Amino acid sequence: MADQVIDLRSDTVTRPTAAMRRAMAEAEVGDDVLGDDPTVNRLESRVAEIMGKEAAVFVPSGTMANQAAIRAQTEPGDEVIAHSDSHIINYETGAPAALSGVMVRTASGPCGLFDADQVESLHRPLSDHFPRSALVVVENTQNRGGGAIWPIVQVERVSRAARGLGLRLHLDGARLWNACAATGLAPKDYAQHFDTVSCCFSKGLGAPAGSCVSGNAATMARVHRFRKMLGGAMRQAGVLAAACLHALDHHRERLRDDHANAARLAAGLGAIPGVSIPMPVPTNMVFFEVERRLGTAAEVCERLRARGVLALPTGPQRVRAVCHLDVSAAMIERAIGLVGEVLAGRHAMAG
Ligand code: TLP
Repeated sequence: MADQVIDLRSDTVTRPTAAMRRAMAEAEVGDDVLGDDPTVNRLESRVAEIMGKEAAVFVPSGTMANQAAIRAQTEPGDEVIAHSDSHIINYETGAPAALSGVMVRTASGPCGLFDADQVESLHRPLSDHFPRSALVVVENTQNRGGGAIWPIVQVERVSRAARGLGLRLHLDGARLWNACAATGLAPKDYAQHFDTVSCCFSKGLGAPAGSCVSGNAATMARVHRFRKMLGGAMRQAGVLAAACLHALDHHRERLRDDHANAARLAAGLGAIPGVSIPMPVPTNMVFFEVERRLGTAAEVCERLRARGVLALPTGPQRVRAVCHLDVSAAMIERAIGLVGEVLAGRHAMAG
């Protein structure tokens, strides 16, 4: 359909497929606060097994997954080491400070990645004066880093350094599925290097809501308690868990299609005069920069919206476009053409 909106704002915008909705409608449910929801229990066991961990806890969102994991592994006044481009710092409304009372010490490096040397230099020795370094957070894939994939050897180095210093490690694996689809590695290959791992079903996997935190039984007992405290303990949550189980079974392989679409989108956009691609595109995210003479990122997104293409400005000149389940290869071709038309119009005016 020529007038269909092409929504590239995020991979969170997908709507459940007919088969997913059937799985939701048919889900066996119970009161999960009482531990009685068989579908939630099944999802938690399945995720624990996939991650190679003792247990998992189902939570409504990726934000709650990260924050419950941080809360469970820190004390107020502790310090968390994370990249300055990480989601927990930029997009979780200051929750580490508000909910856990922790400070964040930022690492830096290209595409949201950092290495063992930074863990060593940012870690603070035990002293009555210093905050206590407690936790390192890694994000894989790295959202603001262009959907960057952490090389497994770099994860190993960071983990070894952190553990050597007595720090715990959390993986924000909202899009760990994309990293695995791209590399062929299993989730547990990454997860083994972390004490806790969050993963989302509502991004590339296409479920309407739901994330899990996994780790050892003692830490998951704490996460379970904080889930309740944060208001995330749900009742007949099996209707959601059924969508997540369906996504695990049916939507992991196809992430490679999103990656191919993103590569094509980046190539097409990069060929438009005045557009550049600032970072590699290894998974499903494309960031592109527009020259100032073509307008700001926000203006370009407004003009695109009028033509039926939705994307998000993420900087003065930077736009994010994300490929997902509801975007076909044909829609990507149309989007490239429409961006070209919108910018060519402006180009002519600017010239
Ligand atoms: N990211 C969203 C926005 O919040 C930016 C998006 O559209 O990409 N970790 C990572 C790496 C994420 O990208 C997100 C969502 C989350 C955690 C939080 O997940 P939710 O939105 O379920 O709380």
